Amino acid sequence: MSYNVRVLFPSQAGDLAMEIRRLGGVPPPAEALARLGFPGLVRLERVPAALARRVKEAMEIAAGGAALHPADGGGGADGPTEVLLGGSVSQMEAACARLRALGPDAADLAAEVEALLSVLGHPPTVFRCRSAVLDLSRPQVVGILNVTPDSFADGGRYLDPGLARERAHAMVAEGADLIDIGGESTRPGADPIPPEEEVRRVLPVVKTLRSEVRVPLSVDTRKAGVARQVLDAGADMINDISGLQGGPGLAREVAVAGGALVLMHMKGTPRTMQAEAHYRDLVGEVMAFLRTQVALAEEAGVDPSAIAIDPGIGFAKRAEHSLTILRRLGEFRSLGRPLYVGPSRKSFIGAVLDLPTEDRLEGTAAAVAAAILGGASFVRVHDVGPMVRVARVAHAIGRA
Ligand code: HH2
Repeated sequence: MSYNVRVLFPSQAGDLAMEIRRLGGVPPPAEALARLGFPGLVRLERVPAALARRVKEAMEIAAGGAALHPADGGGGADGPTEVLLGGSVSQMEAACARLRALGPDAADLAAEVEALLSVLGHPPTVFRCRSAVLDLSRPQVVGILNVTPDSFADGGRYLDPGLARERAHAMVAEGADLIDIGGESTRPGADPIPPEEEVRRVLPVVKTLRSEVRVPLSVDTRKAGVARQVLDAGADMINDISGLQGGPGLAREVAVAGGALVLMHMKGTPRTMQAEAHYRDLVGEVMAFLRTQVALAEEAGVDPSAIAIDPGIGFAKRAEHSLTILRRLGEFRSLGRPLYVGPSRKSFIGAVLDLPTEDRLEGTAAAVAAAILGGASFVRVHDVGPMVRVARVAHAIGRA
């Protein structure tokens, strides 16, 4: 857990240049990169320099390659460093076998690399969602139902429980696999609302829909108290945009109910997040956060096969961050969890097209297709019917 071990799929020359800059400018051995039977590189963080040098030796003996910062390669310093491995899966496995014989620290590191190779080869195939077991061999489309006066795309439209009910039935008819009900807007700059108000908006909708629709019901909330009440009323899943930043209480509620949990990355709160959209290593930082929060959810007792992760498109992300995350989504498969992505009608699409929220259908379609080709298991959307069709075609392309 300590090395934030992850795969990189450097799909652009710039990605590799960036990784090399982080390693102090030393290019990984060209022959190792040229031999990439594995379409990516593996990156390790916070590795003591002496151990990093053993890793490099082990990779070289296996005829692969590894690059470390020049200050750490020579044998002097022993501070934590970063390592980039290049080679085929079998070369990495051979290096791990060698490392296992070199003591407990090297064996722990080898175990993390082996675990990464294993999850990349065996992505999750099912998702437990209370009584339902979702089949992840095809993408799941989550229909958004905001019972708020101020959500950025549908605020005020479904505040009336009767209209919310109608909208949910329409989304199910259009092919939604789940419905995600939100009582508090999380658009940039939004102010929080008290839990009683959130419950007042959401609970009647959950109660009504529970007896009327068969698809799993998710509730978008960051509050443990709200989660308890909606789970008691039959919700199957809690979608926490704070990724448990409010503490493990919410995860405990999910665990007790036997529900599912989405953990999303965000920095700050919806009111402050856009001022915090700064990253030294965007994908690495988001992934390290999600890794820690997944462990917290599991410690609180949530079923590991009922946890999905979400990089948080638009949450403490500028447009270029959201676009980069979508392009590099496949790297998040390193965490071995189903990926959940919410690009629908968001401002990064507006930034590319210079179009308002209501004219972002095609932009959303492009983002949904990219997400599915990057390995997303869940896409959270407003325009269910069109996105069900986009998801099916993108999925078919990915499997062809
Ligand atoms: N985006 C929004 C809300 N909840 N949950 C997850 N897991 N991922 C997301 O990307 C995500 C989310 C924002 O969209 P919306 O619900 O339409 O707007 P608002 O927050 O204004 O209600």
